[in-house]
Amino acid sequence: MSEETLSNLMNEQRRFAPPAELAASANVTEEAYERAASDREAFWAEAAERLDWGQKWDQVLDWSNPPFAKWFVGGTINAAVNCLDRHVEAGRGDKVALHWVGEPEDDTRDLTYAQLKDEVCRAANALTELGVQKGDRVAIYMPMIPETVVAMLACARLGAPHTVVFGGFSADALASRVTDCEAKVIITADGGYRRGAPSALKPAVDEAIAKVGDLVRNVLVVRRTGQDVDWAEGRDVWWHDVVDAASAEHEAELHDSEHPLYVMYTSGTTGKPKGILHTTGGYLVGTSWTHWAVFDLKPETDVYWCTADVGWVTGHSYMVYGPLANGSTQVMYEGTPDAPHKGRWWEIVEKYGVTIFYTAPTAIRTFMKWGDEIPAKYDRSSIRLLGSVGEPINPEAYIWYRKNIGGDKAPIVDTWWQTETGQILISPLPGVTSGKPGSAMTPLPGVAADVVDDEARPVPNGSGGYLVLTQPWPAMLRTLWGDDQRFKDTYWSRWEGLYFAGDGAKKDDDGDIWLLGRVDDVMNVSGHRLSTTEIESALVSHPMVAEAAVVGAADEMTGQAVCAFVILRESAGVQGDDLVTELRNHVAKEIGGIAKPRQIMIVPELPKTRSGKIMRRLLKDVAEHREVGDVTTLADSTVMDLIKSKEASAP
Ligand code: 6R9
Repeated sequence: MSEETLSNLMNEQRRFAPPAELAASANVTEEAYERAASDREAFWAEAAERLDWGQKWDQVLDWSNPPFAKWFVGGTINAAVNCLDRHVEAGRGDKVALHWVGEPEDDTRDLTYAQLKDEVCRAANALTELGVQKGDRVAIYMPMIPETVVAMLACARLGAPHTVVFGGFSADALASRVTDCEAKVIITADGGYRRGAPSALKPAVDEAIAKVGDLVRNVLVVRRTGQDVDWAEGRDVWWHDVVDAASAEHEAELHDSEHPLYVMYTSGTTGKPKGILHTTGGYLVGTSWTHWAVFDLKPETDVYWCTADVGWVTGHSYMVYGPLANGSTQVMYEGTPDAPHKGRWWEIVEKYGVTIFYTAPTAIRTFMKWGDEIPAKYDRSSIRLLGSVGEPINPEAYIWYRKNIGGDKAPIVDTWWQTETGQILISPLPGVTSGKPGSAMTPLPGVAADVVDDEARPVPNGSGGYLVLTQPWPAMLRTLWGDDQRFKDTYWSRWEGLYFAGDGAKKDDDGDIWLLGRVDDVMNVSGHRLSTTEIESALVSHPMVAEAAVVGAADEMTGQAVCAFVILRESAGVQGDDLVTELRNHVAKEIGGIAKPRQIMIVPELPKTRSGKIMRRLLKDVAEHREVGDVTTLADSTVMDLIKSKEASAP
């Protein structure tokens, strides 16, 4: 977002006060801010009381060895027991946990808390039979089906950290993640349904295992689509053979509060993805409290739907752990929003009477493009609260969302957080905050955030800088898997004692926070983080490519779009559109479809500084069709003219 757009944004005068009825019965009120500010640890300890613990903690926070935090030290807890058993034991076993909706129409399943618990116990027993022990890592590469949630919770029950790899990622991406965390077992499916057709998953697992050698002992395969799969006898096991046959009795061990719960890989500024490590107690406290507070969840009456894929952190925190720990009834949908028609989501909202709906700005912009008349065909009157996550929501999209989905009455919570933060940190509270379209507003109670300048000084209202977190919070990442040094360097080295989020931000005249996007070389495409370096490496791995530079250019639909500038090897000769198509597909194969560049320009040179750093800022100007900025630090300032003349002659 440019400075100019920003000042336009910040002139935004519209305010949306909480609906009186919601405010009157809100889970969290104004006083929480003061209470939390006066004693942060006592505040989070109270939030922790919402969960079932074995041994109670003797210390809320151990911050004696920063940046390595320990929360609820000495406490023991089991995440799966908190998500399932305790609801069943409290007599809520017949309550629906998941209204699962498959992509093929009429392919639905409702699972109650009691059924989900039994499934998880069976899966935990089956995994134990396969030799999975506490501490072992299990990779999960699945479509959006109930077994995915079951698999995650079975791992959590055993204390075997899971690493969920988004089903849209390639075999290579899966292989690198499996290798990095040394997963012994992969749980997958034959395939899933996407855009009206079965899409295979198992072949990518086979290909990934061929790359990683004999690290992976077993592959547990759910039959979802019924498509043919290659089978490695002795290694591959059908879910329905071993899980269905297993006992539904399983005694859960209580794990240390700091026992690893999962590793989630996310793009960094270098090519190698970072394995974000989340542990059990603090993570569950942070996600369950924020889910209850930010969405004002009333578990008896609400039907909650988070549209995120479980392969992303939002699916972990706000589809699995937070909502289930709170005993929510929720919708889980397998497919794409346009299958088989563009009203599918709203049809689901109408059918299940969804009351709380949480999605990403990129989806909202897509629906805006498709037209107001599509949601208008369905009854959306059940909706009382809307959420947004993944990137800044532009005021236009905010207003459209509120009007066309929220019936001009449902408040919107614009929630800022990251894979690393585990839980929402900056967001309105729906019963307290008067929302401003485009602003994530203020840190939640118990959260300390600020916007600082280069010298770590808090900026005054009306100014911009870098978003930092100044105090630890319960669901914070504990380290990067196997790489404490990179953890320190990436997040804690810029300024002493401050967590650097990598986002630019501005405080408006009221001190409310506006997020401005990443300040590093990480792109945000449709709410998914992609690293420029990772895509560049993929391009350069193609035999015809000599060098590549990738930038994220503003895109109306996806927030940012991948734009690549590529120098060909001399041996490539003159190549046209076919090569561009081939390179786009190559990136999809190396990383996944989401990383496929929108545009690839074949250029004779790249703009570089004397020290050899590519000046992506200038390429971004080209990609966004702007006047090219200052070229004085370029080693060869004529390079930009060459690139621009290429662009002018492009079709
Ligand atoms: C949850 C999630 C994190 C990055 C983050 C920021 C951007 C997320 C946002 C937002 C503005 C919001 N981001 N929510 N920017 N307003 N409400 O998205 O995690 O995939 O790790 O991405 O996404 O740039 O740093 P993750």
